[in-house]
Amino acid sequence: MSRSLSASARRVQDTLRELGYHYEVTETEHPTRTAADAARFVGCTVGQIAKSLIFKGVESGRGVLVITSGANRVDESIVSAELGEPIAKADAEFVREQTGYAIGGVPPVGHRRPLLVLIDRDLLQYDAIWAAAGTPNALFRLDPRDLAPMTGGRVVTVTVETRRHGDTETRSGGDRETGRHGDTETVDDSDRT
Ligand code: 5CA
Repeated sequence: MSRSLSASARRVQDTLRELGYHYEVTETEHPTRTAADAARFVGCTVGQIAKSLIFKGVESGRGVLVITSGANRVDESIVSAELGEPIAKADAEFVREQTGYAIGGVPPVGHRRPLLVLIDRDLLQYDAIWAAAGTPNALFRLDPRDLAPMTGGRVVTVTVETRRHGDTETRSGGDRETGRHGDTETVDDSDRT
């Protein structure tokens, strides 16, 4: 599998190794461009897919990577507050210039420029998650607890306060199983943003 990785996926695999992780990048035959595609391919819930969303500080031009659960929608005002300035959504060119990867393949690590990295707290409820690995066909499975040390990112609550009333409390209480129940309702968000 890993022998035939494309150049971008290979770069992510090498970065993971350099950082001391034994995670294995897999390339899929069909693109897994969206969280829903990826979930279907690996057979996990959409919530277990780590989406990489890039934003741009309007004043500084600084890039922000928000790694969020595929089931969630990011509250941009939270991202803006974390960065300390207004933000805008990144266009395809900015994504490539900052990360070195194209949209749909932006990995959590190995970016061209240093990005402010924010990690969705919701990802930590899972035993395992999947993240893009350099191309829309590349993924790797990881323990979400490795995300913060791996990226130097901050774990924050980045999601829009949703329809799931009272869920925030129960979520931090270690109920990993129940955490996935809400996923089906929020699948539509995966293609959005
Ligand atoms: N390979 C999948 C699953 S890991 C993946 O990378 N999903 S993703 O969500 O991390 O990347 C797709 C994201 O790219 C979308 O959620 C969206 O935020 C962003 N995106 C898609 N099209 C554009 C666009 N035209 N401009 C800027 N960002 C875009």
